[in-house]
Amino acid sequence: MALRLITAGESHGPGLTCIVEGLPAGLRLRPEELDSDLARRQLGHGRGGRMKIENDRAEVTGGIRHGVTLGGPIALQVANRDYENWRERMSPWPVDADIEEVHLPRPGHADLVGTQKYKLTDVRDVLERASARETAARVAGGSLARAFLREMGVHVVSHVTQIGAIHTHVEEPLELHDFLEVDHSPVRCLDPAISRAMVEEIDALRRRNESLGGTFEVRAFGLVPGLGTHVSWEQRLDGRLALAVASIQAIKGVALGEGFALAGKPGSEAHDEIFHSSERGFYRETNRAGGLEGGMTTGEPLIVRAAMKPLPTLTKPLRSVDIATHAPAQALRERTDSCTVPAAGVVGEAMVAFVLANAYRQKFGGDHIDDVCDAVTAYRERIDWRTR
Ligand code: EPS
Repeated sequence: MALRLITAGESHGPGLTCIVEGLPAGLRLRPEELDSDLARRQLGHGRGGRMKIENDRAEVTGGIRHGVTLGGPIALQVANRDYENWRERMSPWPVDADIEEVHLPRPGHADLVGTQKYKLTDVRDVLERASARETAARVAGGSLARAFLREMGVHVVSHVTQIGAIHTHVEEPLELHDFLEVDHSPVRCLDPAISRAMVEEIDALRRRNESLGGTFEVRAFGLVPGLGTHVSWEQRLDGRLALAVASIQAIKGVALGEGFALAGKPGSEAHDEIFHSSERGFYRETNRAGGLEGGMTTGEPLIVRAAMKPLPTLTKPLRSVDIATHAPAQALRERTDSCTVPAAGVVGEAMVAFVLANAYRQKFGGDHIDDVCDAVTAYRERIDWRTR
């Protein structure tokens, strides 16, 4: 049993589609829970004009009846409202009008290599699919994974830890309740003073026609130990998480637990010692490994960190070359966002939720959600894993 997530659609085309295959029957869903993640992804200081146009909603076109999954593939559609302004340029079928091609690839985007690889003359044929608009479809699908995980007692959250030069200091351990208010921050940062500094940083760089990157963390609480496996490289959960998060547009680094910082520590300060008590069973007092050992969850909170580069569509364009004439030129200038790190955190949650839901599906199987819950309960009893 494996979970699959497929997206289709272009940024300014008619809409985005997400198909999720492999969820059990009997999972109860509410429309608000799909739409609330979509709305959270649209927020964040530093967004551009496009987010004033879109109002993302997931329309279910398959796999759910009367709010309950049927066990088959689930299809979700997210309309692009902006398509109204792009009808001729993005029509799936030929149009009478002359459509001007885009010939100015942006450094840092898929534009140049995409045209080479796919034998295209119009950069728009690449950028429309490469656009991070696609993450709306991932988030729609991720909210199904999140609903499934809720039944497993698992909650996936995120927060922003850096924007441009402004960092926040994370006081460990963070608990689930620490994240209750995170969406109230305009940059989804847990520290109000640092949030304000991040907002100022975005504004200052935007005035200089710059874009900004940053870092965020995704954490998952309530996991059982033993998701993933040490026995096969491609089934290791650390590798799967890294793939899923690194696949988000503009993500250039992924760390698990303390990640790169562990490289400089002596071994005695890099690991999480093991304890046991009759009340708690096995437990740790630190979580430097971020809840992963040997490619498997340990049952401690999962911590995945990601670094996002500054967005490559700049209002102060970089040097490029016209792909038709080969003459030096300035890269394409398009309306864009100046910072999407807060939104990327929500996308990170969706990708991590998907990987974790997949791991539960693979480990516990089951055609109905009750079968899955029974299998998880039996496993928890076998390994004597206490509710945390
Ligand atoms: C994006 C460019 C902008 C972003 C877009 C991603 O779109 P536009 O070119 O229409 O202004 O707003 O992100 C979204 C539309 C979204 O929903 O996140 C890009 O080039 O990747």
